[in-house]
Amino acid sequence: MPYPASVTRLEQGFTLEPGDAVTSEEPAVAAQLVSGVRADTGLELTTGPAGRIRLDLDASQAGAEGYELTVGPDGARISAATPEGLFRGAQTFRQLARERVLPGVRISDRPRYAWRGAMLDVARHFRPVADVKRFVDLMAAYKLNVLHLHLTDDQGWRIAVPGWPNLTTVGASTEVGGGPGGFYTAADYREIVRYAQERFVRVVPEVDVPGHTNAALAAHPELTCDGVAPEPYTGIKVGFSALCPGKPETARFLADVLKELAALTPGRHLHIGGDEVEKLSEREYAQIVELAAQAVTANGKEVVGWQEAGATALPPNALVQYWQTNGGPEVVERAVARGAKVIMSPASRVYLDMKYDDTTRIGQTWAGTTEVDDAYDWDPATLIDGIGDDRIEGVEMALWTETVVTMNDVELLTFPRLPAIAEVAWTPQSQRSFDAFAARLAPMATVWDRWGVDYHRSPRIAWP
Ligand code: TNX
Repeated sequence: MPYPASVTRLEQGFTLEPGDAVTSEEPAVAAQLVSGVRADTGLELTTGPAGRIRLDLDASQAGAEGYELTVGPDGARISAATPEGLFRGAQTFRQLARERVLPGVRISDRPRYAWRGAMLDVARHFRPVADVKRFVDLMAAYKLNVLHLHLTDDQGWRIAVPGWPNLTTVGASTEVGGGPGGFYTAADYREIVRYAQERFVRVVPEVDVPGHTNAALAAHPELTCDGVAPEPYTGIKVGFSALCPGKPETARFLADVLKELAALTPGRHLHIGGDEVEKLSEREYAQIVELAAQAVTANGKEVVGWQEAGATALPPNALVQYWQTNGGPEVVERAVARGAKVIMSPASRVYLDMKYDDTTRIGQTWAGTTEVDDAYDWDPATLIDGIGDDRIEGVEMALWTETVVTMNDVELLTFPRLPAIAEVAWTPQSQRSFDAFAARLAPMATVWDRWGVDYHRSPRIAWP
């Protein structure tokens, strides 16, 4: 899971034994396979020469993330054109290894979409580096490859920026409900990037402008039009804050913030937010979004924005993130007509902060309740008329954290919807059905128990 593009049963497999070696010219990927199998089953494999499990680079394999996995009587072989492909294949091997008796099989696999993301809102409630790493591990096990960090919002600013000291001394000191907040130093952020990179997950940082900026305005009142700092905000309303249009400080702020994010981020994309602004005219809104987009481009990066930003003059290679189920398509269609591609994040399917049902102890319901079959049973290519796979960059789930206080809360809302949405993003539509998915999902609970991951025991699944 996610189900591969092609699976062929073979006559005979083999039984894994403790001490079986993983042999590879990519020792880091081999070591990760060993620790993955240990985490899933307790079984101790080793790395070394002439093992029964081989990970081989093979330039003839298709695509950066594609791989082939063959299990026969003599052992298992994963081949891929890149270390990334080997890593994706290793996740499939981990799932087969759950039974110890590996079935004979030939799997030929590659992702449907290049962008398979999860957004974590560390602004409404801060998460320390260790929690973010755990989240990356959970993502990587299901072949997700983009961690979108929502770093700033009304309730907190979570990243240090040189020249703007109050962003962390003041802006980071709040969160929803009045807790202590927190922020990442450059070293913290780099550590997250490094850890994610090792797992072939790239980090896309988001600084949300021009709205969702109360924490920044409270910290640096020169960014407001009247120069007066607003009160810190720890509630959960949206839409009430905005940077001051036309002020030179606003331009300097955007330039400094995006320069720092670009310097810290090896990946191509920076997310500039752009959602839910009620306090600016269309022209004022566009002016600030376009300034932010120019700062992204000036630093050699590419722009991602929430769908509303699609109404502005974004660069032609921009990505717009569709989130609304109502009223959203038009602005996305306009951006696509000018060259943008789309990340599909329909709230009623992939907002992990929506409750599963009325009894879920945390979460919101403004986009409805979202059981695991709702998260699974949709096709990104039929969501918006005229926007098919050639204009879709990928799929991203989003965990907003207004009601999410602990890592346990994160896990409860994320599982089992994460694997469901990972399959939407990876598996060809023709290979997907909820019933087949549900049958493969149920036994995963055993592994989640081993990982110590909390999950929603959905009544739609026949759990063991
Ligand atoms: C909408 S979706 C938001 C967030 C909230 C979320 C809560 C989007 C781009 N903005 O500010 O946290 O709803 O579900």
